[in-house]
Amino acid sequence: MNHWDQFLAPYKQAVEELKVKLRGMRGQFAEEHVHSPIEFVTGRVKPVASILVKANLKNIPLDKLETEIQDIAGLRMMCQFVDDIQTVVQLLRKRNDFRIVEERNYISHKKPSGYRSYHVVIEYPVQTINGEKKILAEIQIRTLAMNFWATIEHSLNYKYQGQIPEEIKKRLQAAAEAAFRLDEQMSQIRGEIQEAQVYFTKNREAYELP
Ligand code: 0O2
Repeated sequence: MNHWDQFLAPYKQAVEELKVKLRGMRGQFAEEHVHSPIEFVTGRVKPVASILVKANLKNIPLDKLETEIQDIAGLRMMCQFVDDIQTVVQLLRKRNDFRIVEERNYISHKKPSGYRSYHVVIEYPVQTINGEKKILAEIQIRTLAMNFWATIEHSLNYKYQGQIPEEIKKRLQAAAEAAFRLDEQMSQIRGEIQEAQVYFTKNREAYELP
């Protein structure tokens, strides 16, 4: 095993375990036939190249990566509605399989780029054959609209290597506001959407093909 594989092994294990645990929360809502505040969950270990770029940008020495880069293990929880985000955060606060070390609310305090999301940094104990190892992981909680915007902006950032032209930046900021208005409008008609979903779930058999 090379040095990076060894370093990343507990992060990989943590992402796999947390994907199962957080998806399990969604499954429990589904079993109870109630609206799930969680739409879907993804997870990834930050690629070595991105770790090195971030360390370089932030002047983080390589022996401080564990404590200074909080998102080497990254999880994302997507929600239908803005209100669901707080419900999910409260569920995370109640868990006792990890400890929350920091919360960053980029929804009430959006980033200058237009980015919105709620970040929860956790300390997660990974059980290894050499004992327990505590690692940091970042859980990003966002609506589908916030995720749509962030995904597009992220790929443009990659394409322009972090130097998005001013004109496109402005259009992205406007698009972020449009996505936020969409979230607000969806919240307003939430009651009606949920009624339709309950109706559809109850009458699913009638819709299914033989
Ligand atoms: P990747 O490729 O997703 O791993 P900083 O990176 O300095 O802004 P910090 O301290 O690392 O901030 O923490 P922060 O901002 O809470 O979390 C950084 C992560 O949030 C990013 O990871 C992105 O996933 C996401 N993020 C933050 N700002 C933006 C933004 O303007 N646009 C998009 N699309 N995502 C954002 P990485 O390492 O940048 O990237």
